[in-house]
Amino acid sequence: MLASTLDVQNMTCAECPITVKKALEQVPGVSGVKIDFEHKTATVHMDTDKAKVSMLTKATSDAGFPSTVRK
Ligand SMILES: [Cu+2]
Repeated sequence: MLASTLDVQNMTCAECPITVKKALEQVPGVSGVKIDFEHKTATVHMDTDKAKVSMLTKATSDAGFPSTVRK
């Protein structure tokens, strides 16, 4: 299990975190998503046997919210 934090772009209103959360939860292997709207981040708990970080960034980008992994 890995917790990975993404910096998420384009979250401008209260609805946006809901969309981002749903997009991330659809990635296989993701077991938990916590969005921090104030800091524009998403913390994702994932099973690294199934989910890759690249799949997370793709999922948010496909939903209209490009993201990058916070190092
Ligand atoms: Cu919005």
